[in-house]
Amino acid sequence: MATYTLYWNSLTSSFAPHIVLEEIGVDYELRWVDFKGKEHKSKSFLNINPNGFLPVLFLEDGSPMYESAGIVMYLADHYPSSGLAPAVSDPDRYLYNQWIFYIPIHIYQTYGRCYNSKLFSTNPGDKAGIRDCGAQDLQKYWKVIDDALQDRAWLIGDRFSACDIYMFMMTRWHIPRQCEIPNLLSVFYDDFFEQFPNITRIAAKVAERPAVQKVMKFYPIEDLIGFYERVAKNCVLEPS
Ligand SMILES: N[C@@H](CCC(=O)N[C@@H](CS)C(=O)NCC(=O)O)C(=O)O
Repeated sequence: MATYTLYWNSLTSSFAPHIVLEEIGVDYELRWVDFKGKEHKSKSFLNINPNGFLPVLFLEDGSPMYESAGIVMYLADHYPSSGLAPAVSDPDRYLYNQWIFYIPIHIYQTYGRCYNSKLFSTNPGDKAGIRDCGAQDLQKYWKVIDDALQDRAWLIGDRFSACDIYMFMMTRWHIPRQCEIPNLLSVFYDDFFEQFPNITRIAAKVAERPAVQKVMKFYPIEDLIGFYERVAKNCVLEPS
């Protein structure tokens, strides 16, 4: 039996923990979870993660752990020789902590406001406002990162870390502009990043890594396009 088992689906943030598992070179198994069949809402899955969300990582002792950024931190800290996380005593650790929290809290959550706005209010009339405010906030939150990267090779300075992997995952939630899905918000297209050259530069470097190349095959763009087609049919219009 493998040391770790990652419950995954191509439409989820299992992507970052998946890359980290590859980067550290540990023994792991993948367990695909069927979203269409609503396996993630089944009683047995809810016993594993009561939120009904992916990813979940089964640890060395069989404990199920959820929260993608928490999983990334756990793995990076448990395998210090991978160099994916500065040690707690390292002067760069504060920056590492800053970004590993900032990205899921501000960036990840804000995409949710844009594609799943109904989850953020009990009043259906609020949907458009939540979505449009989310689109504006995405611009603002990504710019904070891009500005911070002005004079840096990587998020925490001159070394690659798990933060770059997590940020890379968020940059991958974009589809080619040529797809032109009617009514889809602009923020979901890849040309969104033309305004963020520093993020684009780092994402390109992360994409070249062999571990990342291997994992990307599990998360094909076609799946994301299909997802955004469904989102757009539910009328995710351009902000007026
Ligand atoms: N904060 C959680 C969020 C997990 C999450 O929202 N996962 C989504 C996919 S990105 C999910 O499983 N959604 C299933 C659903 O909403 O039914 C994490 O980072 O792991």
